[in-house]
Amino acid sequence: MGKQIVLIDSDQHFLKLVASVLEGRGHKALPCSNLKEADEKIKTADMVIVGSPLSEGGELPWLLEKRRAGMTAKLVLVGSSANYMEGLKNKLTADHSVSLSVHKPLIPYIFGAQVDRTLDDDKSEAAAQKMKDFETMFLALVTKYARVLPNRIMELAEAIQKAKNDPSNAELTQEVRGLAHKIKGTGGSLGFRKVSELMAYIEDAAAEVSSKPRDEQLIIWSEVDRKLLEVKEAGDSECQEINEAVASSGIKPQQAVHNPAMTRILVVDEDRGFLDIVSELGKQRLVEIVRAAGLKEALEQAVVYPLDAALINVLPEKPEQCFGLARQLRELPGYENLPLAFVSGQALVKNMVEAAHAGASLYLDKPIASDALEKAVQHLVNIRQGGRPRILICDDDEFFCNTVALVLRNEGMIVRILNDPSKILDTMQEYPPELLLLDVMMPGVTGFEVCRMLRQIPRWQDLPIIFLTGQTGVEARLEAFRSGGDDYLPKPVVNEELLTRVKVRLDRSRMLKDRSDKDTTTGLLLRRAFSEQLGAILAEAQRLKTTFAICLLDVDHFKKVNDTYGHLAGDKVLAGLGQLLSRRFRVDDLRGRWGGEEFMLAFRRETKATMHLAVHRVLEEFRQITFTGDKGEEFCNSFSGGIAEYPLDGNSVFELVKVADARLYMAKKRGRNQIVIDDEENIEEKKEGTTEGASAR
Ligand code: GH3
Ligand code: MG
Ligand code: MG
Repeated sequence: MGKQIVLIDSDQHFLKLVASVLEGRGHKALPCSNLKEADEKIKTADMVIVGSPLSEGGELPWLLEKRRAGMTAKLVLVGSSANYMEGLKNKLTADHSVSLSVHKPLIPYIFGAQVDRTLDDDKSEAAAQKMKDFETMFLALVTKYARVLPNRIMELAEAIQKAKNDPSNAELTQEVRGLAHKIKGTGGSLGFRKVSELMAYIEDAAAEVSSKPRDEQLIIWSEVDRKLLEVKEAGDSECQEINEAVASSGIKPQQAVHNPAMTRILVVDEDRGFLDIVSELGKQRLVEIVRAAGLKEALEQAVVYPLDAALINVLPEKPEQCFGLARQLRELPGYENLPLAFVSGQALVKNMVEAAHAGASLYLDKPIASDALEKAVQHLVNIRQGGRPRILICDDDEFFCNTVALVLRNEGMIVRILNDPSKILDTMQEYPPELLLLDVMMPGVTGFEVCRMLRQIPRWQDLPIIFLTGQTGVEARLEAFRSGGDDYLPKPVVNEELLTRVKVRLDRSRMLKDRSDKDTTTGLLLRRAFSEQLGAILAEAQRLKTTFAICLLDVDHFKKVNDTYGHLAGDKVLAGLGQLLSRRFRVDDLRGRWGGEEFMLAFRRETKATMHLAVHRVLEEFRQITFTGDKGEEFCNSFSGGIAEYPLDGNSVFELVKVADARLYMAKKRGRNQIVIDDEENIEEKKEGTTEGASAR
């Protein structure tokens, strides 16, 4: 929600800068260059930002007077320096009620985030820590860029010299254009405002110079030379400002922080030794391990930082608590699909069924061999679906990528950077993104060409692609859409705009995918989408020589439900079973609505005996649910199921479904409310609840 923010400062540049930051974050900025101008405006403001000292002075008594007259707006003081701010402390009273005091020079993006947090009123430690981590990371990036900026400017100066001396060589002016373009984009995004503005001038000049007659070219080049001098000066002063800001912020950019860049796995174990081993392994795999020594700590950690998966040690003396924790984690907002793995010293079959029921994707024996743990971590990361979005940034400018990545990662997105566009297909094969941010000007190939190529490949036809480009002319914009792009973002990127566009595209594409793949009554996959994914499971099992099992379910006497309690009540039963099926089992198990009141499940790497136990427990739960009919009558229901296993019962999806269907028919014939996993002749040998085969994973 945008807020009304009054800005008071005698410095026009400052007003402009802060106003653009605030507008970028969706607020309405009301800049005033003196107190009188602000008099009226503060009456409706949510926040007042005052630069101190104002050239006219007197802002502190003025503010006090306004407070006494009932001004409730939040107050932010921006002092002219750290020293000044220190002195100001004695003059401020509690009655001023200042929410935030900072001092110049400001780093715009960080200031924007601080303002938002002040408006947010989120005073929790978690929010403060998150903000602090973000500031630290951002400052680290800015400081690093401040170090290389002089070299970048030098490179540009050399390129300009070469281009000037060889006016017929179009490649050389192109080089100037490219270099200026990069500094404009990255520098601007990191807060080097003046440098970025000057670069825009040089870039434009380089773009038009070749088309001019020789005498005009000389004029253009001499103007460029003048701007270059200004750039050096601006670069020096902005670098210095930034270094001062960093130094006085008290934040040490190099210190290790919680890195939002990495995949984050929560590991819960009372045994510190085990936590150490996993943490060490995490370092090697670039996975961040969040440690929790107890259940309470685990829940706290899950709330503070977005997790990608959790690995929980099942304590032999209190397994229920551990499974309970898994369920509690899954109930936190955003964690409905959290991939889970359990570790245990004893491979108790009973625990395994419990684990599968609580949603565990993996069950590991302790002690864990390091490669098993490594595989488990990889697996957990891979199956995280529908959670944190995966973004790929393809841009040859490393710094630019890091800046964009930082902003996106701070929002909990998973980001991969690719500087070499020729590797894009391989990268996307291994890391299928949900959205691609694509630079236009890259060595050897343009982003437009990359986009055209991707659109030829069926798999990437619906992938949202956003161009990042400094070329904002009509022609470039048209080309962006003609080549199959969905959107484009001008460089330098305004972080808020970047976030908004990325989120909107992601939401939309997820919504469309859900709409085409999922059934609205049950929330489960439709038959077509289910069949596609089942095909992939079969291919995986064939390749890895593993098993999988499918189960066809059918609600019992459903026609009677419709006839007796009404069609609406019938729908409620379907929705209820759909929800139950989606909350139980592992994230990577498939659940679909096969048609009517028939459902299909598929469990990777499981035998039919294990699947039988898991589905049987759901049947028991389902039977306990009381539904209400159209006239308020209460009733319960049951279902029947038939299970088939690959490759034991068939080698193709068709064969397996046929077998499952025959067994479902058998379950109906034998009185419903049961699950059949074998054919008639050997049925007597197996008793319900048998654990044979359940230990296989
Ligand atoms: P059985 O135990 O042998 O499976 O008996 P049944 O009555 O469940 O089986 P049958 O296939 O005869 O009836 C299925 C009924 O399900 C018929 C159809 O009208 C109803 N049905 C199919 N889709 C929906 C739906 O989306 N909503 C509702 N309310 N009913 C549906
Ligand atoms: Mg039925
Ligand atoms: Mg039926």
